[in-house]
Formats: sequence, structure tokens, C-alpha cells
Amino acid sequence: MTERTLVLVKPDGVKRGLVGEVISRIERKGLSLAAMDLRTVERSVAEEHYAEHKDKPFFGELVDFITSGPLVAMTVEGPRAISAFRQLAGGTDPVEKATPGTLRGDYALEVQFNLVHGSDSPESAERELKLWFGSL
Ligand code: YYY
Ligand code: MG
Repeated sequence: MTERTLVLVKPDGVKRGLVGEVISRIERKGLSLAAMDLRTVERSVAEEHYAEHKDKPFFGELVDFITSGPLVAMTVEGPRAISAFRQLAGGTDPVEKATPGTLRGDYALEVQFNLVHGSDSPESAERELKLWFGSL
């Protein structure tokens, strides 16, 4: 089933020049870009995006980080795009969970600076795409 998912190359990925690498892996997998935008977001957008984590101890630093500089937001499309991109990204902890061959496994060391975001379910994808792009 064709799906759409929100992918972010977080500010660490933009600063490190890894935007092309992320796009390249998305395209090589067979997924395609339906929208893409470089932007620096307001705290209100970051807080809404990560609302499920608002009571976690890392929430403040997460919002500081996501708003710290430009990021690249993309709508990625294809068969099972939501799971397919989560597989390309690897687990949240880039050392303990993400395996080599994944974006986080290959390019990140710290949970806080784990390079990319991908929606985790169809409900999250719909909510996040509305927040970032105004529509699914
Ligand atoms: O969906 P995913 O990004 O893989 O992880 P989440 O559990 O939704 O956490 C969102 C985001 O929060 C994660 O990518 C990094 C950050 N974070 C953190 O800084 N410290 C933690 N212990 C857990 C998550
Ligand atoms: Mg998540």
C-alpha cells in the first residue's frame, strides 16, 4: 500500500553535510520525495511535533536541539513508506539499537543527535504531515 511519511534530517545532519546521503538512501530504497523544505522551526512546532514526549526528562533539550538551526523536512512516499524509512533510519539509540548499514548506525553516536526522524505509524504520519506541510 502506498503511504506517505514525514522524514526530518535534523539540524545535526544538515550541519554535518549528510542531507544528500539521507536522500540518496531514500531513493536507492525505491521511495520517492513528494515534498522537501529547508527550514528553522519555532519552539511551538517542535513542541507539537514531539508532544508525546512532553513529560520526559529529555523534552527540553530535544526541543532546544530541533530548533537550533535549519533542518530538512520531507514527505517521503512509496509502498509501506512508514516502516521502510524506519528501517533505513535504524533504532533510536545509534549505538545500542541501530545496526551498521542504517543511517543512525553508520552516522550517529548519541541518542540526542541521531540524525533523522521518521513517523512511527499511519496516525503519526498523518498528524506530522499536517503539522509540517499542512496536508497528508
Ligand atoms: O522515534 P524515534 O526518533 O526513534 O525515538 P522517540 O522515542 O520517539 O524519541 C524522539 C527523539 O527524542 C529521539 O529521536 C531522540 C530523543 N531522545 C532523547 O534525546 N533521549 C532519549 N532517552 C530518548 C529519545
Ligand atoms: Mg518517535
